[in-house]
Amino acid sequence: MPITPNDQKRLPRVFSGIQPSGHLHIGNYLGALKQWVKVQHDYESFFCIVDLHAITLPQDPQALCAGTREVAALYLAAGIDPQKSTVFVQSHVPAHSELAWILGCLSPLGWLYRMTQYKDKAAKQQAEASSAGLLFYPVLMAADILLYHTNAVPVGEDQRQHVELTRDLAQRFNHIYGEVFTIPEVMIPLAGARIMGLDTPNAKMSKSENSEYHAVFLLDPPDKIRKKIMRSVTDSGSEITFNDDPARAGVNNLLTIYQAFTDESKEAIENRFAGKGYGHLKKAVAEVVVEGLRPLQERYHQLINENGYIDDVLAQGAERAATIANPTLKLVQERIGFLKARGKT
Ligand code: ATP
Ligand code: LTN
Repeated sequence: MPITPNDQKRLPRVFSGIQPSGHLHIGNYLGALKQWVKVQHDYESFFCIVDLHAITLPQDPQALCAGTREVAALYLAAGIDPQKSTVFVQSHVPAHSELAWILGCLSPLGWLYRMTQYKDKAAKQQAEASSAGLLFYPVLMAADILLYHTNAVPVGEDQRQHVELTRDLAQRFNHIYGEVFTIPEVMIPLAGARIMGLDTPNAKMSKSENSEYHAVFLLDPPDKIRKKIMRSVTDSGSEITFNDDPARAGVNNLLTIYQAFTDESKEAIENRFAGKGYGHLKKAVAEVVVEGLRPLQERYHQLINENGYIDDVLAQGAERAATIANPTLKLVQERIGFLKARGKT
């Protein structure tokens, strides 16, 4: 990346985003949001609501619109400070779509077909029916990251491969057209990077899974949270220890949730539950989740009822994001050899 005098003084940058494709769950919180709240003090931070990504699968228009505001309010309720961090909606900054097209022209199809998330999501659709957008998804994600000269990308484990593709694309562009992009690093939390479904402990918790006992949503009332956790799938054993045995994935998941909410060490947690039964474990997990989410839920209800506040934050965020994204896009267009439109600086 060309270094300007201002850049030399700037803090390193993080960029991350969540799709408004449904209600956020504790996997989104522990894998992504919780780390964002911490890193915003040490990094110049960009947190995006990625609506262009959400439409890679069919979305109901009203739910998408309401969900975009809901996700923004949850970012703030979780502790993202809009005075410190830039919070914005992806489609409000057109440079994201424009750079994605350009990077798409540099992406070999083979790289995209290899993405495991694409394979999983496409397999759930009718053969041939999955959209070109679903395949293109990681290219758009690369554009998001690269527009901001991002140094680190805080995400859950499932996104590691997409960040690697981003690095490959950035290197490819820099090699062909000269240094423009910063090569980003992935940043994965030590605990909570992969929370599994409560009813499917061998598959990751996901927003777009329909079954009622799959995920704890961030806005679930306490009784619902307790009910979901009490009903979670475990096994016929009795030992409460962290483990990577697929047959005991349910217990491991409950312990991981406990660890991520309390920040206690694995040893301390295993000692706490030594000799206890699964029922006791479930009750304890339910309480740390209920208490862990309580302040977030209270702030959410205040914020969402403050008329116009969220939209103001998003408008300021998009304006600020564009001041970084637009010059990057302009430089890319110049390097590629696009003729400048007359009258445009
Ligand atoms: P969808 O089901 O619509 O694909 P999702 O629940 O997988 O959604 P995303 O919007 O794709 O959520 O992910 C947002 C962030 O949350 C990413 O950083 C992702 O890594 C993280 N994340 C998603 N699911 C989990 C999970 N089960 N455990 C930990 N982190 C997760
Ligand atoms: N694909 C990501 C969401 C996402 C993202 C990004 C994350 C879109 N653009 C840029 C980090 C950086 C997901 O979590 N499903």
